[in-house]
Amino acid sequence: MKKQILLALAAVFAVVTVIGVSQPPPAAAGGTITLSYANFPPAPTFPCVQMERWKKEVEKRTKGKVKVNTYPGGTLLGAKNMMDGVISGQADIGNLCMAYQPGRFVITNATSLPLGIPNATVGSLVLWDLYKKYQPKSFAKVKVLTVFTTAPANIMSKIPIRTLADIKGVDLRASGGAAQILKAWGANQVGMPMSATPEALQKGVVKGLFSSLEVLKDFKFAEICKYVTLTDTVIYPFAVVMNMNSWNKLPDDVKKVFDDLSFDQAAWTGNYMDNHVKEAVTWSKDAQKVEFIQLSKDEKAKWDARLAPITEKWIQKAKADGYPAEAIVKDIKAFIKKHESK
Ligand code: 3IO
Repeated sequence: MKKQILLALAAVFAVVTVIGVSQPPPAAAGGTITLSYANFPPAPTFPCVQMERWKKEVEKRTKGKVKVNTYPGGTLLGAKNMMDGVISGQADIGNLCMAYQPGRFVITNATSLPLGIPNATVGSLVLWDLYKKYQPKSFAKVKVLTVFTTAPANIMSKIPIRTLADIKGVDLRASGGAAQILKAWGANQVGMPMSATPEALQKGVVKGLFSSLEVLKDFKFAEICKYVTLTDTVIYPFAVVMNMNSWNKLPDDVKKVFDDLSFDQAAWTGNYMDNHVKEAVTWSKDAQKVEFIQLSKDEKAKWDARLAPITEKWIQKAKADGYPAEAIVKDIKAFIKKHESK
């Protein structure tokens, strides 16, 4: 009798165990984890190209366990509500340009001070190092999946700008750190996200813009801006962020895939941007007859002199707001040296 009871208990135990084991883990209901990824500019532009590359890598590295649905062109979240939209869970993942909310991302936006970031590859790795070192509070509510920057900004305009006298009072579009630079040169700086710029140029609200040159091709700005003034000044910093609940729900092996991709994705995007700028410049010269204006040595010295006070002013303000401002600038300079030498 006793033996029969024991056998019955063992049978029940076995059945429960089998059922228990056959249950999928909660995050992988149905076998796949589906994530939404929002982006603000149109699909052919570099923030969306890097998004598609990340999606492909993730789907490959997780062997199809994770599926990423991408939403370019502001179809899920726009340029200015990207961060809050991801925090509130309207999208699992979002790509944002930090320059559109300069006061919100003080530490990481310091990369758009005129400190001499030479290209997008170095810029992206500098931004990653800075993020890792300072772990800014502004990102406490999200998981940062990667960061990257544009190539240095240049002036694209409908009128030729060869001197500081030429730029004085001209309506030019820029955001964040780049906006401060335009103001210092005497332009009438107009702030708006890149996604609003094609219409502003078309309608004549602005006579040009200050950004990285791949937009000449990707937004077809070369068709309307026939002049480029080469300044190679500052970059725009970006971050890809994930909703914290969505992140916490992921199984450990998927979290590892995402973490392993962070640095790689920053380097890939920087490299893509640098090569794509070259292509866009060639196309603009050959197919669009855009004139590229090189400032003379004397003129360049005047433009640079206008920028000299910007970093010091930023340090004073950021220090007053409680940031270790001098250390941040020192670190950015050191990170530039480190990545430039590679
Ligand atoms: C940018 C933003 C969206 C799509 C392509 C882009 N190329 C450079 C930027 C930088 C930027 O955000 C800006 O506003 O100039």
